[in-house]
Amino acid sequence: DARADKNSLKLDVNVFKEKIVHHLRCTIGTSEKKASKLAWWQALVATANELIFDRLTQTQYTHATKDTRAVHYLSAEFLMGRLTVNNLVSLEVYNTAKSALQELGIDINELCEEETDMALGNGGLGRLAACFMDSLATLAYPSVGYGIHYENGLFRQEIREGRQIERPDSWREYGCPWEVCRPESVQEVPIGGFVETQTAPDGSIRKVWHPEHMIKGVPWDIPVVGFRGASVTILRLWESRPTESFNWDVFNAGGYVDAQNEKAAVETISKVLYPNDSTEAGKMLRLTQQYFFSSCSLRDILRRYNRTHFHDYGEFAKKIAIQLNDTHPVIAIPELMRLLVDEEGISWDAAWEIVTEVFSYTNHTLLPEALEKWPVYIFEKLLPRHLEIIYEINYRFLNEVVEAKWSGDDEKKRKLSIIEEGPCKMVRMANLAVIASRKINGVAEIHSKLVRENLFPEFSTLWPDRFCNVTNGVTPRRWMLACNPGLAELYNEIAGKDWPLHLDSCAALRPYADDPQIQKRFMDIKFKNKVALAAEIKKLCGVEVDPHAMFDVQIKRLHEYKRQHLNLLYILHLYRKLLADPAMRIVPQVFIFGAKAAPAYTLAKNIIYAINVIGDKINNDYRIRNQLKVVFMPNYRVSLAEKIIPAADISEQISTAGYEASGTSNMKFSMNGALTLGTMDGANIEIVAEAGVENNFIFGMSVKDVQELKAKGYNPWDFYNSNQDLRAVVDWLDSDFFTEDRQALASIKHSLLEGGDPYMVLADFASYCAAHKRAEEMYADKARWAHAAIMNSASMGKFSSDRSIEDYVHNIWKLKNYEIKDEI
Ligand code: 26M
Repeated sequence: DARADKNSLKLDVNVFKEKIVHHLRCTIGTSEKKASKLAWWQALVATANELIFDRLTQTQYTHATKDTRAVHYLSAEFLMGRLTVNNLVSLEVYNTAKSALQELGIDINELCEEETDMALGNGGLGRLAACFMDSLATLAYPSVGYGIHYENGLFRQEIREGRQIERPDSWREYGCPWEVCRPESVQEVPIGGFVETQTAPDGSIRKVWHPEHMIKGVPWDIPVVGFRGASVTILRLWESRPTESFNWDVFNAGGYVDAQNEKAAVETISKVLYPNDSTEAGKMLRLTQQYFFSSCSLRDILRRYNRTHFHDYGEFAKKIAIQLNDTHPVIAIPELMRLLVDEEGISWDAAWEIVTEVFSYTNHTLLPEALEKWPVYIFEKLLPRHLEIIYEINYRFLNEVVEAKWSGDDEKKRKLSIIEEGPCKMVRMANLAVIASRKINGVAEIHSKLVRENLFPEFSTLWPDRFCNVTNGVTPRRWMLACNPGLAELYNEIAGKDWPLHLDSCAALRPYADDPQIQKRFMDIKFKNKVALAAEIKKLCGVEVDPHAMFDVQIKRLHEYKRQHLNLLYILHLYRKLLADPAMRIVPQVFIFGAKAAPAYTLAKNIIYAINVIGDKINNDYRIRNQLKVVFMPNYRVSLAEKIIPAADISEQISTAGYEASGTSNMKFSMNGALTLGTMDGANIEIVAEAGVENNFIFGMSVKDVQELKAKGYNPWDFYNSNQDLRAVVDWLDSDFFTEDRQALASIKHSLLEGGDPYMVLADFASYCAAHKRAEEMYADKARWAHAAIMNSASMGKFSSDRSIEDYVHNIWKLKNYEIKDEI
C-alpha cells in the first residue's frame, strides 16, 4: 500500500497489536470477543493518540521555549471530516495498523467507516480552514485554529420522495475520542446589559460596561497531525456553558427550575451550526455565536501572551497574527480594542496601533446578499460597549482618513462608513474588517481583482498595499494520498515518496502522458475507483451504473450561481435527443450529483427535487438502453467526497463567471485525473493555465462578457426564443412528464424567464452543450483522454494548500517555522 510507513515511530505490527488490545481492554473496557466495530475503532484511536499527544507536547515545548510568533486562525467553521486515516497516514503507522488489525481478524476500512464526519462547516470556506490546519501542522508553523464546538454540525440530509429532509447531526453523541477538554483554559465572556459613563474629578470620562450575563467558554482541543509528524498543532473549539454565578438571583428566589431554563438558553449558543452559506439571516443568536468564540479566543491569546510578557503589550504585534476567515469573526476587532482599552488600561491610539498590526481579513464572496450586516438595535442589546467602540473607530476613520483624501465628499463618507444609514441602521462588518486590517485578501487571482475593483474600489484607492491575493489550495495528504492509494502508488514510483510534501514533483509524470503503458496504468486506477463508486451508488441510490460510462460529477452546495440547473438542462437535452431518435448511440454517461440546500432556500430545494425525479424517470426508461443515468447521492459530505472524487472523469465547475470566488473541489478533481468542464471563473482560470486549456473543456461567458451583457440589459427570453433545443427543455420543466408536482419543476422555468435568470443560465446553454459534446468526443478517444487526465493530475503542484500557507506566511503572517525535536 502506498500509504507507506517509516520506522521512525518504532512500532512494529506486534507492538501495535498489543497496544490496540490493551486499549480495547483497559481504555474502552471490553474484550476481543465481544467488542463492537465502534469499540475497535475507539481502541485504534486511543493507540494513535499515544503518539499524537507525545508529539503535541514536544511541539508546544518548542514553541514555548522559543517564544515564537504564531498565527491564530479564527473561523466560525472547520469542516474536518474524518480524522482516522489521515492521522494514521501522517504518523506513518497506517500499514502497521492495517496489518495489526488484519491479524486480529479486522478490516481497517470497515473500522474507519465507523467514524462520524466532523461536519462543523457548510462547504468551501470551512473545508479550506481544515486544509489550512493540515498544512500549518505539516509545515510546522506555530499556529492555533479557533472555532465553535457545535453540538450539531451541518444537518444530515435524507431524501424522501425526491425531496431534501434535514435531520440533526449529533456527531459526538457517544463521545469523540480525538478531542480533549481543557478545563484549565476556561474563559468567561460578558454579554448584554448597559454602559455607564463615569466622570472623574479631573473631568476625564470612563466607560463602564455592566453586562447582564456571563457565559462560560469551555475549550475542546483537537490535535492536528502534520505529515510525518512534522508537528502537532491544535484546533481549539469553544463550547458555551452557564457560569456558576449565572443565575444566583433566580436560584435564591426559589426559582430552581427557572434557573435551569436560563442555563438552557446559554447552552443554545454552541448548539447548532447555521446551515446558510450565503444569505445573512441577521439572527441574534448568530451574532452571539460570533462574539462568543471571538472573545474566548482573544482572551486565550492574551492569557498565553501575558504568561511571558506580564501585561506589557509592546511586543504583542510582534508575537501575534490573527487571520479573520471572512467577516464571521470580525467582532474580534472591537473586542480586542475593548479588552486593551477598557480592561488593560491602554490608550486608544496605542490599542488601535496594535489592532491594525495584528488583524488580516480574507474575503470569500462577492455576493452582495452574503456580506454581513447587523442591525444597530441588535448590537445595542447584546454588545452596547462594542457599538460605542465601532462608532469611535468610524468617526476617526471618516473624519481623519476619508476627510484627508476626499475633503467634503459626503457621498464617499456614506459609502465607506461602517454604519449604513436608513430606516434600519446597520453595521457593515466588511467595512470594519477592511478599516482595521493590515492585509485583505481574495482567494483566487480573478476574485482578488474583483475584490479590489468592484467590492472595495475606494478602499483600494486609499490603501492599495493592503490588498493582495492568496489563491486557495487543498491538502494532497487527504485529497490524493489518503483517498486515492492507487494513484499515490504511481506517484511514489514516478516522483518519489515526497510528492505529498512537494506537489510540484508530480510533474515528473507529465513526460509519460503519451506513454501507452503509463496511460493504461493511470486509467486502470481510475477504473478501479469507478467500480468502487458504482458499488456505493448501488448501495445508496439503488441505481446500477456501468463503470465504463463517463462519470460526470457536480458536488457542491446547491446554489443558483453554481448552476446545477444548467447541468440539468443539458441532461434533459440529451434525454430528449435519445427519445427523438431511438437508434442514436451516445457515449454512455452517468451524471452524479451531491448537494445540500439551505433549509429556507426554496428554489434550491426544488432543483434537488428536479434532479431526483428527472433522474428517476431517465434511469427507468428502457428506451434509452442505459446510455444515460442520473444519480443524486444523499448527504454529501467530506467522507463521501473522498469516495466520489477519485472516480470522476468530468468535474463540473460551471458557475456564472465572476461569482465563484475560487472553488476548491475543482483542484481536488484535477489532482485525481478528472477533466474540468468549466467557466473562466475563480481558480478554474489558474487550473487550466497549469494543466492546459486543451486538456479541459472551457465554455461560456467570461467575467467581461457577463459585465457587458448586464450593462446592455440581459433578457433571457432572447435566448429562449432563438434556440429551439433550449426552449424545448425549459418548457419540459412545465409539464407533467416527470412528476405530479408540476409546480416544483415549473418554478425553475419561472426563475429562468419571468425571474430574469439572474445567473444567465440561458445565455450559457448553447456553449455548455458544445463543450459537453467535445468532452464526449474526447472520451471516445481513449489515448487522448488519458493524456489529458494525466496532464491534469501531474500539473496541480500550485494547488497544494502548503503553497497557499507559504503565501500567507510570506505576504501576511511573517512567521518562522521550527523543527520539532524530541526534547522532553
Ligand atoms: C453567513 C451568515 C450566517 C450563517 C452562515 C453564513 C455563511 C457561512 C459560510 C456564509 C458563507 C459561508 O461560506 C461561504 C463559502 O464557503 N465560500 C466559498 O469559500 C471557498 C473557500 O475560499 C471558495 O473556494 C468558494 O468559491 C466560496 O464560495
